[in-house]
Amino acid sequence: MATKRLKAAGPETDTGRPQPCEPCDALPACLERQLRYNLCREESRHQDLFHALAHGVKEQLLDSWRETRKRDAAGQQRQVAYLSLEFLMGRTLGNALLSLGISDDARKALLPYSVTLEDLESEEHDAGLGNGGLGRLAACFLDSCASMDIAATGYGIRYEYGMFAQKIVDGYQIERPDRWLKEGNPWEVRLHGQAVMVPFFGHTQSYVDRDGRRHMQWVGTQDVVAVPHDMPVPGYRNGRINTLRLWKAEATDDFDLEEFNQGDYAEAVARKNLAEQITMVLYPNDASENGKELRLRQQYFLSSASLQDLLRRHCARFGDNFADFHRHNVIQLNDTHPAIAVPELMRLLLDVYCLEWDEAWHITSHTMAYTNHTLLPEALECWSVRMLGHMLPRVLEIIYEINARYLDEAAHHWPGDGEMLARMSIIEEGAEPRVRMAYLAIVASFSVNGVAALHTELLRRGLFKDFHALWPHKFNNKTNGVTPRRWLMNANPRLSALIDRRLGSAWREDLSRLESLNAFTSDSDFIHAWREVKSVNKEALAALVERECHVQFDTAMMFDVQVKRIHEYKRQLLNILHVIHLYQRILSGDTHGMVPRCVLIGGKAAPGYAMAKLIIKLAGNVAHMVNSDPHVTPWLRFAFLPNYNVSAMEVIAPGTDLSEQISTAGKEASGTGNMKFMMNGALTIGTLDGANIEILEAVGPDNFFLFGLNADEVAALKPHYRPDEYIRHSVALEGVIELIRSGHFSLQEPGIFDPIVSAIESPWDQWMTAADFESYLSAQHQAAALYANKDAWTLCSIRNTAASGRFSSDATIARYRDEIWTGA
Ligand code: T68
Repeated sequence: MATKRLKAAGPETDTGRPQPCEPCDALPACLERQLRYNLCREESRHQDLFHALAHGVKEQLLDSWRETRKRDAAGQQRQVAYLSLEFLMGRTLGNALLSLGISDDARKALLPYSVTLEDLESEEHDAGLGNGGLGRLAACFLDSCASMDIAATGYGIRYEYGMFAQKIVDGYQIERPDRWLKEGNPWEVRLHGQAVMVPFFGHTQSYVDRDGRRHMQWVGTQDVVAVPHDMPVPGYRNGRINTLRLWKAEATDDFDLEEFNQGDYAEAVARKNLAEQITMVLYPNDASENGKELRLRQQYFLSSASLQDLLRRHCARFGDNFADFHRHNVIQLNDTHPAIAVPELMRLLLDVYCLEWDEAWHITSHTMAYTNHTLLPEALECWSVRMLGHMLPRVLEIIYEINARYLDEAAHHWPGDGEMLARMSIIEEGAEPRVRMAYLAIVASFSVNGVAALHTELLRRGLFKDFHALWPHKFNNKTNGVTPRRWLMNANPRLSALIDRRLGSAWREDLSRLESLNAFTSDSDFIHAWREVKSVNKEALAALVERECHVQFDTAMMFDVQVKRIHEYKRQLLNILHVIHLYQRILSGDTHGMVPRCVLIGGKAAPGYAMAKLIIKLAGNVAHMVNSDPHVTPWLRFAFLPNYNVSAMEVIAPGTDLSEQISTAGKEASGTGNMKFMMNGALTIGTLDGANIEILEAVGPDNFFLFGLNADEVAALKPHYRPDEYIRHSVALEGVIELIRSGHFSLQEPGIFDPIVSAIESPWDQWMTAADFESYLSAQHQAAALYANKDAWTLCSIRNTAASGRFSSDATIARYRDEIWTGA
């Protein structure tokens, strides 16, 4: 049998770790002991001090962590396994101190070392194990589950290299490897005793058991060891410590003896690398399917290891009785990336635990729940049947069987409609047949959810409409949210303290209480204090921009910010066109109705995405022209921030006045940056897309700058789109395009921006930049007018924070718990 179970679980931590500290008055002694005995240094760099403090804080967690595990292992709660190829955790220290309520203890413990807590916090490498919104959502959800006392485990991959570090050289993006583990990861606990084996390749064969039952087995496999590395996920002051279990791939030690004896020892050892490649690097594509074999290996590796872990835990408690597995467990699939878990759970139940098909299917289809994060067709995953058959032959057989049985059910619904069945088949036929992973996930899941109201509606009406007709009860919406611990309390301590002074601290446990801030909108002291906080936060953001971009931002000016992955649908280009328009107006002496602004754009482009990279280059070149003209800089400054990541956002969101959420309607599933900005009192300029719609509804149209076509209008316009007409009718847009075409921003490299001009002018421009330009301009004009009235702007800022409670991920997770996870 290929799926060997390794020895029973070993001790729960590394051997040789120091004894846990006493409760927190022992933190100073603990710190000293860590430095002296664990890191063996007396004279310490900040990095050593950070490690000592982090180890000390982890010690504080260990007892509660063990108790949480024990309690859950015996408890009645249905346990959640959140399967995700990405967890964009960022830093851990500040969040852990906040959750444990020991930030002040840590500050005191650091006094003898003449270093501040903030100094040490900035020493921590971001755990950048994700691309963008999807990975960060997983991290926010883990935080909320722990804080809401939900027994949830995150299962992911311990990538050796996370999201690449972005350098900008001559305006161009250069990718550099992110060796986030190079100084060690103080938070992780390696648990070799709980390793499992994941099989690849080989072939299948049938056999008959002693009772005459026919079974399949997968033999001749090449196995890879999956070793868990656990990270603690502390709940907010409630004693619960959940686990993020990250799998690392290692080679087995059983070298092929024959090969060894034939003198191919080196070859055999070299094969280790092949196994270990699986968890080497995160794929940096946020919105395109790439079909690479290594990516499929990652997906299967995560899925199989995590399921074996769940089944082992189940057996430890209930023996081989799986009848109630789905009552004790729910598996939430974070997009289709781990959807190969569907046939893998079937395989384990059928081939390893010898269940019959119907029972195995009942369990699987009552355990799996699927979250979709995109409507973009290019992001929908399909795996070549050929590749699957070679790499995972038994898994492919099971996919075919699932498909055959499901198509029988569909045929009852649509008798004789062969076309419909071909359209809905999990297998896409053709010269190179492929498995449609989203269909596989829908067929096997009891719940399918989108991530904002509009997105879910578009799934029901569009992408998945046939499935919705067949199983309407499966479809539900769960609008995203963000954790207020990281994004308000930790990132914005000044605003949090001000809110505490007015509301007390109850809002920290229930973010909907922020609504009470509306009672203070005629209190001039409060308004003044609110503006002061924003101003200090803007100083911190200006310092970041100065350090990273060498551009001076003036806190008296409006801070207008767009940070997110660079993608045409997110329309950073529209933002840049607006900057160029302001630049032209300033040069022509027309500053009527303008307010001085500092525009910031940041984000990474997928390494193979040429147009996104060209947009970065355009931003840099425009910034150079803007910032080097002393006639312009009193009115306008512009910077592109390199290497945007979670830690940067913790400085950016609190210091932003205007949040740019300007995607083409119908393309952004939800967005979550929009929520972080709103929570920190930024006003949004945005389209009717994703969760913007719900933000607008929550805060009201007077506190939001709305513009552009809606999703239905975009869809209706698509076949007749004539950008030339929009350009002809907009003096502003015509002027901007002419300036780019004239080479004004590309004197050194003539013609480099031609593809951008062509894209805007093309009738096939799906992102319809030209169509929304004038409407965007007038929304920007309104924003400027409001900003000129400081008190009016500040009131809107307060109202945005006040209305942000419904975008706490606690509210989102409460709905996952009540509407998806409870039941079965
Ligand atoms: C994002 N998706 C959505 N994908 O774009 C965003 N994709 O609207 C939404 O708010 C967020 O998910 C959370 O729901 C992504 O971030 C990816 O990162 C990704 C990664 C690999 C492959 C495909």
